[in-house]
Amino acid sequence: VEFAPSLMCMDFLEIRRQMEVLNRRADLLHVDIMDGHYCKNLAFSPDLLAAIKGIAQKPIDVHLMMTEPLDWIKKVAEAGADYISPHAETINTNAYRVLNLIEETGCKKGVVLNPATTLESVRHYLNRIDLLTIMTVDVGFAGQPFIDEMLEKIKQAKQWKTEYGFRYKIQVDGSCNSKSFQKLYKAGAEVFIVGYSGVFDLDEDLEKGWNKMLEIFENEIGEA
Ligand code: S6P
Ligand code: MG
Repeated sequence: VEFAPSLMCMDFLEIRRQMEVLNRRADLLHVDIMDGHYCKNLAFSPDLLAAIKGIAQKPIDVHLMMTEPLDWIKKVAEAGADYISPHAETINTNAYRVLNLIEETGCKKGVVLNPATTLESVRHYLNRIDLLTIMTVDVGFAGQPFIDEMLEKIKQAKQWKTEYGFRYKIQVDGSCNSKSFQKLYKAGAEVFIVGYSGVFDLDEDLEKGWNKMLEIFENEIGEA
């Protein structure tokens, strides 16, 4: 399995120090970019992404929570994204145009599904996707409760992957922590996005927190 820390949960006064730890320990860096319309919040900007890129040694996945992803793909790619993951709900009127544009930038293609959005709704472009992100909380905020109904969607994504030979990695966003690791893993999750409860709140020292997270994960999975 892989872990992708959600950078909006970092201590912003300690970004450089925390990035040194994440550069060693993370598999993928999760950067949330919001527009205040698609969800009522703001997180990273392209400029902040570019600053992070300057010190990042792991690939960056940009989770685009924007009503108009087409306007942002080039900017986000130039700022240093390695994966661009827009929301299915925002691209389903022009999904192929959006995916082609992401491909032109040289970035890998992701798509994110809100909890109420079905896997069927993206069925016809799943073959083009490198990273499939299943939200297990409603989009917009860190620290929300896990939605159990999503386990079925993850199982289905896993099943389709084998059945149709899709190449996407199955990533989970929202409340991945000691309470959900085991059921997520059993359902087929491959990349865990970890935020406050998953890693950042476990210890004041991020390195120690990361070790605690791994220990918790291994205990849970041993029991899986
Ligand atoms: C939420 C955002 C997420 C959160 C992440 C935080 O809209 O897309 O990436 O940052 O879920 O983790 P947690 O464990 O606090 O939910
Ligand atoms: Mg996210």
